[in-house]
Amino acid sequence: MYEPRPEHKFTFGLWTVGNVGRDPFGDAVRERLDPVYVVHKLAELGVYGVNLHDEDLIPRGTPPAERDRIVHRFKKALEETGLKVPMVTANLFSDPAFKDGALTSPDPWVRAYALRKSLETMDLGAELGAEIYVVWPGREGAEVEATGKVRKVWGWMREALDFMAAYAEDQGYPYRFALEPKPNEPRGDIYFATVGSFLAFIQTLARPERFGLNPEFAHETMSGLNFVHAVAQVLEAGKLFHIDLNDQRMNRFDQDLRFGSENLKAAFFLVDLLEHSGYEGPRHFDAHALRTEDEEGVWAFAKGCMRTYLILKERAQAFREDPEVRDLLAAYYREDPEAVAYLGPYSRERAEALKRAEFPLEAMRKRGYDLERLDQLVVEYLLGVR
Ligand code: 3MF
Ligand code: MG
Ligand code: MG
Ligand code: MG
Repeated sequence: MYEPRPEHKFTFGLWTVGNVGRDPFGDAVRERLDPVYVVHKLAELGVYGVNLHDEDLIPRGTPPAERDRIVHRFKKALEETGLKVPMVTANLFSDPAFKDGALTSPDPWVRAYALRKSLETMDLGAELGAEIYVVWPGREGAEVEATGKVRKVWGWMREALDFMAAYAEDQGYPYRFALEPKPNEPRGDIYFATVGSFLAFIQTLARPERFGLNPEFAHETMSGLNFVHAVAQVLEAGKLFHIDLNDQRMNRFDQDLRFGSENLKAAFFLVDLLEHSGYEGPRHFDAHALRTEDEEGVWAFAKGCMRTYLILKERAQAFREDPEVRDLLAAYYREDPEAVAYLGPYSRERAEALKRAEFPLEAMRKRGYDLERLDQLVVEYLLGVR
C-alpha cells in the first residue's frame, strides 16, 4: 500500500532531487548527480517521469557534438527504464545576462537571447518526447520602479509567448505551454505574481488555447493566498496544464519543502481536489531535500513526497465515504425547491417572482451550519483515528 507506481504519474525535476543545497548564504552541501543516475534511481522508486531545464542536462556553453552525446546517453537511460520526460523548460534565470529580466529585459539583445534559448529548449524537449513546456518568469520582475518598465513588460511577454507558440506550430511540436506565477524571489517583485494574473493574461495571447497554468503550492502560499482555491479556479477555467507540488511556510523565503510536510490540511484538500477533477497530467514535485541532508536524505525526501500524496488520497476518499460526513454535507447544501426556483438564468417572470418572494429571514439568520463538526472530522482523518 502507498507504493508509487508509474500510473500515479509522479514526476521530479532533475533540479529537484539533483539540488546541491546551495542557498544565498551557504555553499553546496551535496555533489551534482549525473542525470543518467537520477533517471535510474527515480525509476527504481516507481516514478513516472523526469522533467528538466535545458541547463540541468546540458551545461551552458556545451559544444554541439558534446550536446548530442549527452542527449544520446540520456535517451538511452529513458529507454532502459521506461521513464518519460513530460515537461521541459528553459532556464531563464541563472545566466548573469538575465539579471534584469530575460523575455522582459530592457536590453533587446537579452530578450532575443532568451527567446532563442526558449526555441532551443523546445527542440531539445521535442527530441525527448515532452509535450508540456513550462515558462517560469523568475527574472521578469524589478526592485526599482523608476524605470517605468512596468508599462512595457506585458507587450514584450505577449510577443515572446506568441512567437514561441507560433514556432511550436510551425515545427509541428505538440506543446501546451504552462505558465508559472510567483510573487517574488529571485526578484523583489515578479510581474506575473499570481494564478489570477496569468489566467487573465492568457486571454490576450494570439493562441490562448495553447496556454494554461503551472501553479505551485509554495508560490501562492508565500503571499498568504489559498493554493487550493487557486487550483480550483484554474481547473474551472480548463487551464490546469501542469502542477508543482511542494510545501512552504507562509510569508517566508522560498522553501520548496517536501510535499505535505508543513500545511497538511491544505495538502489534504489539494489531493482531494486533484483526484476528483479529471486532471490526468503529471503530479510534479518541485521541491528539494533539506540542506541538512546527504544523498540518502534526498531519496527519503522523494519517497516521502509520493507516500504522503498516496496516503492523503486514501484519507480523502475515506473522508468522502464516511456516512457522518455525507449527512453533514447533505444538510449543508439544502436543496429547498421553493428557494431554488427563484435562482437560475434571468427572465422577467423570475425577477418579478423574486421581488414578491417572502423570505424566511428569521430562520436564515439563526441557522447554524455545523462546520465545527465537519472540520473536526477532517482533523480526525488527518490524525488517523478515523
Ligand atoms: C522557482 C520555481 C522554478 C520553476 C521551474 C520551471 C526552479 O521557484 O518554481 O524551479 O518551477 O523553473 O518548472
Ligand atoms: Mg518554486
Ligand atoms: Mg523554488
Ligand atoms: Mg516551480
